[in-house]
Amino acid sequence: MPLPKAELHLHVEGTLEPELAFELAARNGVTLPYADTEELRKAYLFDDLQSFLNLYYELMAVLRTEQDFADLADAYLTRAAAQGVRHAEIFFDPQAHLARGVGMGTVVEGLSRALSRSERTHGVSTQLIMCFLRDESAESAMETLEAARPYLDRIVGIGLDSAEVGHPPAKFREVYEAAAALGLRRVAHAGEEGPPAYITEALDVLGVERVDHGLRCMEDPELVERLVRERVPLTLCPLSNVRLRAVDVLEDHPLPAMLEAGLLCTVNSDDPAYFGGYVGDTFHAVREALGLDRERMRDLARNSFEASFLDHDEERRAR
Ligand code: ES4
Ligand code: ZN
Repeated sequence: MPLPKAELHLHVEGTLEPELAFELAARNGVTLPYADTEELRKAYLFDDLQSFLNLYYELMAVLRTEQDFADLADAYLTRAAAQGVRHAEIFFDPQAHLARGVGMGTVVEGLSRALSRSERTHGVSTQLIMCFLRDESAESAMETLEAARPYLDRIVGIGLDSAEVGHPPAKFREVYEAAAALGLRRVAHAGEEGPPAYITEALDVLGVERVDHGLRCMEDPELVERLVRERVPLTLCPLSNVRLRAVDVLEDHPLPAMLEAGLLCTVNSDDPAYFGGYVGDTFHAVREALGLDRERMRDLARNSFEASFLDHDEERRAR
C-alpha cells in the first residue's frame, strides 16, 4: 500500500500524456507537429525551464472543450489515487487558454466536472489554484482575476508560475492584494531558477503562505532560518529539478539537508507527464536515490497534509 499523501504542486496541464494529447488532437481536428506518441515522447527532453515551457504551451493546443479538461483531470486523478494521493491542490494556467480563445468558463467548468466527483470516484479530495503567468504583464494577471470572479466558489487560491528569472514576485503585488481581499489563499513559485531574494519577496510582498519549489533558499542561511521559524511549507519537485537541470542528478538533491535543517518540505510531481513520474514514483525515486529511511518518508507524507489547505478535521479524514 502506498503511503497516503497530499499533492500540493501539480500543474494539471503538465499531466498531459502523449497518448491523451493525440486522442484530444484527433477529437478536435488539431494537427500536432509530431508523427506519433513515440516521437512526441522523445521531445520530452529539456535543457531548462524555458525549453520545457515551450513544449508545455504548444501541446495545450489540444485542450479545447469542457470535456477535454474533464478528461485531463480525470486521467490525473486516476493515476494519483493509485499512488496513494488522498488530497490534491491542483494548479491551472488560465492565461494560456484564454490566449487561444478558450474561455475561463470552459476551463473551470471542465476541470470541476472531474474534481467534483473525485472524492466519490477516486477517494481524492481536491482544490483548484489559479496561477498567473509571471512572464505576462501584471495587468493581464489582474484581468484574469476579474475573469475568474464568477468561478471563485471553485478556486481556493492563486499561484504564480512560468519563466521565473527577470519576473520578480513584486511585479504582482497589486493582484495578490486584490486576491487576498477576495479571501483567496496565496502561493507562488520562487527559488526554482530564480534567486533566494525572490523567496523573501514572495513572503514579504505577496504574502504567500507556501512557497512552490523554494529550492534555492539553501543559498541563504538566514532565509532558511526564517522559513524554519515561520514553518513556511516548501513544495519541492525533485524529478522536475533533475529534468530541468536545477540539480545535476537526483543523488545530489538537497532534500535530505533541507529536512535536516528543519524545513517543512513536501515532495510533489510538478508536471508528471513530462518529468518522468507521478508523486508515488517521486517518493520511490527520492527514497532510493537519497537513502531516506521509512521514518523520513512518513515525515514527508505527514508534512504534505500539514502544508495543505485542509483544516484539521478534513486532514484527519484524508489521511
Ligand atoms: C512549471 Cl516546473 C514549472 N515551473 C514554472 N512554471 C511552470 N508551469 C508548469 N510547470
Ligand atoms: Zn511548478
